[in-house]
Amino acid sequence: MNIDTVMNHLNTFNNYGYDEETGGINRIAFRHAERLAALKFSMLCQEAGLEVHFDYFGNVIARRKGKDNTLPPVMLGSHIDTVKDGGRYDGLLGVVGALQVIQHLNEHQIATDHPIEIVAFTCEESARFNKSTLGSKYITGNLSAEDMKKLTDDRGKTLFHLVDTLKQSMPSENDFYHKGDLKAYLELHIEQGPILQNKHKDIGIVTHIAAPHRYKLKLTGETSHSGSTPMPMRKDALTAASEIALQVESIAQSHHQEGIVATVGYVQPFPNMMNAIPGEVKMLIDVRGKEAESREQVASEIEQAIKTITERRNIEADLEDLGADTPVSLNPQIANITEEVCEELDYSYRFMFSGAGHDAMNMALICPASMIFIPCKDGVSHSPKESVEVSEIEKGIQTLIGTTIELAKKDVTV
Ligand code: HGY
Ligand code: MN
Ligand code: MN
Repeated sequence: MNIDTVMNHLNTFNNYGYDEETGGINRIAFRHAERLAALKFSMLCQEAGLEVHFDYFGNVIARRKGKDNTLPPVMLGSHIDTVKDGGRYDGLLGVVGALQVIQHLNEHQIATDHPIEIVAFTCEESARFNKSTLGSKYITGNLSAEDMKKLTDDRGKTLFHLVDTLKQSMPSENDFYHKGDLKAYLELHIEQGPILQNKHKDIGIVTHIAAPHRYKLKLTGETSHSGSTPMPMRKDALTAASEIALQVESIAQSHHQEGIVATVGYVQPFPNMMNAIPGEVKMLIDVRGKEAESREQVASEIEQAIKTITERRNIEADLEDLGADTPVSLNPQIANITEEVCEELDYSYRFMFSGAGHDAMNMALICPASMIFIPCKDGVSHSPKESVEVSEIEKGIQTLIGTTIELAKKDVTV
């Protein structure tokens, strides 16, 4: 593999959406920078001799022929969009890594039995529509036009309006992948947590992916003058929101041992002025777990806490359930192939679960799926401070190449 090509590609793609002031990356789904990056990916795939197309949703999928094209492809990929002011590797590492696998096979004239497809998903991040992994939900038939009409961004644009006006391709049944259409799906990604670094491991072999249950909460009190409204007469939506946020934290901490995390990452008070008591607050709550049962136990405790706090404070609460994804187990046979590759390459590794959500969650519903993690510095992600070592990128992609070559042999079953 050619690490210089990989680093050049990462730098090229990260020109799209780069913020000079913060050093962060803004490739928000369907915005200009992200669509340019998708186009660039399609051009690089064409240069690598692949058959490339955009699907109706805006994912880019490229295919390398195998010796026997009646066999189901092995798919590699990740997402090309980022969160607001995000990092340089979340998603993009897997997209550039998949492209490098193809370039490696081309450079070494390696013909695989199974065809290989690589994909750059869009809209994996929930940054724009508060729902994640939409591109892979679309290709697995889990995101209908009706679903798209119900998702709106902060400018009131529906996902359907965007997809249908961008018209990157006409809606087609061929966009969808059903059980049996793929041999396997494999995704290289940064860990986005501190475990690999702390345990001094090169590679993470992912066995499970935790999944979120998310809520939108609107609190309504009474906006009034900050100077002339006596404390006992206030209906302050922001102090209610603050008590709720602390309760969310405390409930999740009491379930920490079960792998539960919960976060209030978005709070929007109104009118948000020094001399007015906030009469309204919108907030988003993200609850995650690797088992649905314990996660749902925590979710119901949080729902109860919201009810208790708002009743005591005489604040109106409008709680919208944004949906719960299913935590998934990934394919053990592929994990074992990756383990053998790590042994051959003498890379240290550990089996682990992913706290972050990924497109692999949806792909696992229709085919054997697996993920390969590399460490990121101090586990920081979704931040301009996201950073990885070149040597770690090299090991991650070598592992991806080795696992793919094995997977693409027709006598290898998973
Ligand atoms: O939110 C997540 O887990 C990921 O960044 N989509
Ligand atoms: Mn992310
Ligand atoms: Mn990601």
